[in-house]
Amino acid sequence: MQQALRPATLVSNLAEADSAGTAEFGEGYTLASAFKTPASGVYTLTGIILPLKVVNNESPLVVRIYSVAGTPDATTEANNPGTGTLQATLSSPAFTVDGAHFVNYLFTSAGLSLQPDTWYWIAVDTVGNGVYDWSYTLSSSFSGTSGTSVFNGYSDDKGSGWAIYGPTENGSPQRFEVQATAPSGPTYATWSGGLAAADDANKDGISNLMAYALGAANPTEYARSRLASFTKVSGGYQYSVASTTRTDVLYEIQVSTTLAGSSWATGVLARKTAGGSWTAGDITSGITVTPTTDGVSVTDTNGGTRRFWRLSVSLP
Ligand SMILES: [Ca+2]
Repeated sequence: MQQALRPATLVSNLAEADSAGTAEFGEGYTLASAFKTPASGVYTLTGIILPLKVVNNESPLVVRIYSVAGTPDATTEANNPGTGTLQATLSSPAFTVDGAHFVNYLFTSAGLSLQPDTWYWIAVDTVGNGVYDWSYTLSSSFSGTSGTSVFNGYSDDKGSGWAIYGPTENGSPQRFEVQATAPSGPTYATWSGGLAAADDANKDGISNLMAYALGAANPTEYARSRLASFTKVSGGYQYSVASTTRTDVLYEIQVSTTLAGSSWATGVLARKTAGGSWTAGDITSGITVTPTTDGVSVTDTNGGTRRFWRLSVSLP
């Protein structure tokens, strides 16, 4: 089930005043700013706005997006852009030389999926004789969906070594705006109106979170028809779930031979992280994971001994 996408400003400090200082750079120098995505939902990056003075446009300014494994550390320089994974190179606009005024330039994305609760660096450099001045501000205020978790960084050796600093440490973040479309559909919080995940508001035997995860329209829907199906197929058995489209839910299809509570965690046959796609789990021999239009089918051809299957859902 897809719903209309909503445009969103993920994070921005364009409303803050320019410092009236100069952050001019060219070949050999990389400036970067980091932002963190919201805890749930997968946003789709559409573009990033940078206020620039184009002193010389002989080579284009290039904006690259890196993800890093954890929170940047301004003391140890951990999780700087050089340790990251390149996610996208944005399309640069046409530049007009004007060394006197900042102009908001929009660098567009082909639709990078921004994973939840993840730090991304916006790393900006040029190769050639171009010279650019990227506006910064003396304010540490940011607006937008993801709040104020922002780091800045620079490298004067093309990214081999980095110095990074937090928003309150230096107090002069670069100015930028990250534009993205919000995830389609509700979050569990908006869908449930605050009902506890483990409760069963309509007493149909299906917890509120499970009903949500399976695509129920609201907590009062009688959701039994949405439960997984289990059928015998050629060579084995197939476990299918019709709707697994919630982008803030971790789905796992698990197997156990004993039903013991601790046994399920080691029996993951298929997994879908929040906002991600269905992938193989920890047991792969004899198991085929087949994504369907809105859900998944998992086929087990191992046969033989007694096995129990279940769907596990949680809010990571
Ligand atoms: Ca229920």
